[in-house]
Amino acid sequence: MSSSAHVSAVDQTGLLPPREPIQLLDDAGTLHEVDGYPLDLKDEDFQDLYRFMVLARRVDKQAIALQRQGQLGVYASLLGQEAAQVGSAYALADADWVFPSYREMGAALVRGVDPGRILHLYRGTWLSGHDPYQHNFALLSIPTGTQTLHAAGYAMAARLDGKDLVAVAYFGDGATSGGDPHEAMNFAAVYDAPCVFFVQNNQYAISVPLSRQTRAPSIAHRAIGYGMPGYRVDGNDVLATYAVMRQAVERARRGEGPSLIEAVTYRMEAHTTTDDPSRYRTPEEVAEWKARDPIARFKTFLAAEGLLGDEVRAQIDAEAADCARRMREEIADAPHGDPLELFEHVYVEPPPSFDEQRARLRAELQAADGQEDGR
Ligand SMILES: Cc1ncc(C[n+]2csc(CCOP(=O)(O)OP(=O)(O)O)c2C)c(N)n1
Repeated sequence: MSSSAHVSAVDQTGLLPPREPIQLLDDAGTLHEVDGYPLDLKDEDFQDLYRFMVLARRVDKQAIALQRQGQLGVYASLLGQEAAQVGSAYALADADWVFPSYREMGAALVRGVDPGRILHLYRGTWLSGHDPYQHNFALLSIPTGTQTLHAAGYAMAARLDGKDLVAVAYFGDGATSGGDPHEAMNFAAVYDAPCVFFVQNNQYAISVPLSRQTRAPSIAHRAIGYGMPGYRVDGNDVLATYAVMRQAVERARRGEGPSLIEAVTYRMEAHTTTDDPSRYRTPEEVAEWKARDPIARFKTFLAAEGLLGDEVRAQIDAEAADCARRMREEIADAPHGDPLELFEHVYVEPPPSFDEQRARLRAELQAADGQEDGR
């Protein structure tokens, strides 16, 4: 493995992030090792990281096309965030748990979740089509930041049960302004919960820029306020994201408590398919980030290492095309579920108001059916 300059990224307190985001692969795709963030990856792992990023990009493109064809109500693109998601999820063990936001298709792929199944949420056919317990990948959270509480709680419970697992919450820079992540991070720190808070700072919360989220020098700087380490990492560098996540996960696994990671990246697409980003960001800014494309950078590195021959590339491309085809088959014209199922899995002992609401919906549905029959 080639390696040029040797840089130290260790700060004085052990909790504050270094001034610059940790980067292992520079923008030109050259590897620079950093003390404290060793890479324990084999050739196959490097190829796998690339494979997952290519799949994520293809799946993302397909989901946008399905929305344009009227098959999905809405979709939240991960374009530009492939390295942040794939690198971080790749550092997890099978027993670990992911608590995602609505933008985590890349992390879902790494966990083995079928991307077509995920899209049922965006089609409105069901809350989600995957079994969270099969992949230790929770349902996507549409409310911003609520999943941080689920992750902290799950991690605390796992610790009490003596289970060897780490829970990871994925959330955005905008979500950090809400109360839930604060409560989750404080609780997790106080109780040494095996939890990692992974923020993808993609610079915007819809149209609101990062400068309106915090006066702190960075999101990672908030960690010291909770008494946990804060890491800042180049989120467009899949190797750095992996290496940093691995440190945080191992620390949690050793029983040393949670960490906060800020992956600095950029959302290249609109916030969702309903958004027009040209109203709040300049073409120059977008072009600047396009030049830092996470897949192109890693591809340059792999090619220089002789890890991306024609056969490997063709295999990955074929898998991506197949993945997109299966997604289309899964979601196109998929029938809607029974709306009354909304009331399942909510309460063990439903309060009377809940039963009343269920009865009201049942009556409305029957009335609507009657109208259709009468036509
Ligand atoms: C509790 C809550 N408040 C408001 C919203 C509306 N909303 C949807 S996405 C979003 C911005 C989130 O930005 P960020 O956390 O940075 O994540 P990103 O979408 O950039 O991945 C908001 C405010 C919501 N979904 N949930």
